[in-house]
Amino acid sequence: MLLSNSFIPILKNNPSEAKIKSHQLMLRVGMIKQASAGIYSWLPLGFKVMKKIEDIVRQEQNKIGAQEILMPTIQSSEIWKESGRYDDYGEEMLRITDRQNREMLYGPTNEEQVTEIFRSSIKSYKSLPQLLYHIQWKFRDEIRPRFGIMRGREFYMKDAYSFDVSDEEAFYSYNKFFLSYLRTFKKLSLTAIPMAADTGPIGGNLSHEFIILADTGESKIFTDKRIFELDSDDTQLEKGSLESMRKKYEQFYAVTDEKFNKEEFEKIVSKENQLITKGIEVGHIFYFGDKYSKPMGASVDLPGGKKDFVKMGSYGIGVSRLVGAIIEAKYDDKNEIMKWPLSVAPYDIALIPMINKNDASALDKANNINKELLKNNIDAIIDDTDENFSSKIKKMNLIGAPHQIIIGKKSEGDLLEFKVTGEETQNLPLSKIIEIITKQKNSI
Ligand code: 5CA
Repeated sequence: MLLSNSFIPILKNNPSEAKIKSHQLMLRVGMIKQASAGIYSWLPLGFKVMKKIEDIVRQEQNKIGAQEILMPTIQSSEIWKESGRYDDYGEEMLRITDRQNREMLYGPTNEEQVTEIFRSSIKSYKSLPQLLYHIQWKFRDEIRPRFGIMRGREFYMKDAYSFDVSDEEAFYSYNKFFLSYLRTFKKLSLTAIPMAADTGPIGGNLSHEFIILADTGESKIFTDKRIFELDSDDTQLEKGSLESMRKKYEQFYAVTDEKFNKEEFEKIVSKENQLITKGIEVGHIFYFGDKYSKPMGASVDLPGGKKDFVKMGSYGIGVSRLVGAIIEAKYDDKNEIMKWPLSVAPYDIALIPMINKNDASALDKANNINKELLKNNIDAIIDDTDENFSSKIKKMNLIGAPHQIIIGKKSEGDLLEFKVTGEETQNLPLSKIIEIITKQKNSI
């Protein structure tokens, strides 16, 4: 892709209204454009990153056997009256009246809608478990939308719902999502820690927030540092393995401020292991039993002929918020260098030809390199503008492709001036560069 043909409206300076680095960078490189308070259009660069995040989220949901559906953004108030949440949800819910004077709403979440779908078709325990998810826009009329897409009013969320015959089976489903979340965030190059959390308007008594550390995060967290050393790499998808994986995490104190108890924290966690800091909530999972299935009459026939209400959980990931969260974790704002993880990078590599007015050879060389890269499924952006060297580098450092080739004096013959963005230059032949990037892509 040629930069001159791209819709990447870059600003010279940080916009003054942006207070945190993700918001600054997203406006600065034209990833988003505000439409109104807390509502944004996604421009090509931002949209590309968000779609890649969405794909990773989707792959990991599919791997645990969850099935994708798509529910509408607009819901009828009827089902919310059935569950009893229509009044409880308060002013965060955007309420709309249609031309027949029917009360509708823009969905802030989908527990009711999915329960309605479930109850109309599933009648027997034999069809359980069911794990359903969708990736859809949500609207919450947040009182203080801020930090760009981090706390938006309209935002993109993956929400999944599990239906099981018993508490035991429901915990099994819960643990599958727990694992899939650890895997998803790892693929995004993030360390997200599961923390015991409050359930708020979703309800229930078992819940974990997945939090990444960031000074600008809105969640205050209290944790035992050792939890950061854990991984879930050897976890299998069967009950016992999942149970011990969750136990492994739960043995360490890790809570958000609603669950914090100073006495308990100081008693359980030794001084040198205590960590009190801030983080960004990128996912949140809930178990709430029959909170919705009971008032909405979602029951199944049991083996002995009896009926019971299904046991449900719900599982959210903030897909649009993750774009900002990755920037918070990866952007070096002092040096103005962004390096996207390759798994979600808008481009795999930036080609930066130093173009002289009377000599197009560097651009020709860039175009030829691009042909080879394309053959190898490597997605490049070429800065074909005639700006000076330092402003080209500045721009590309902000766009954040994780690799760069600078085609100037130091790229002579077969050897090219190659950089892992933000690191030292290496002189390598194109074949080696292709090998390095392909290897990294294959390991995602
Ligand atoms: N129904 C449940 C689980 S599907 C639910 O709605 N959970 S939630 O309220 O915790 O939202 C899930 C995730 O969406 C959060 O972890 C967060 O990452 C993201 N999110 C929530 N509110 C916003 C917002 N205003 N702007 C951006 N992302 C948000």
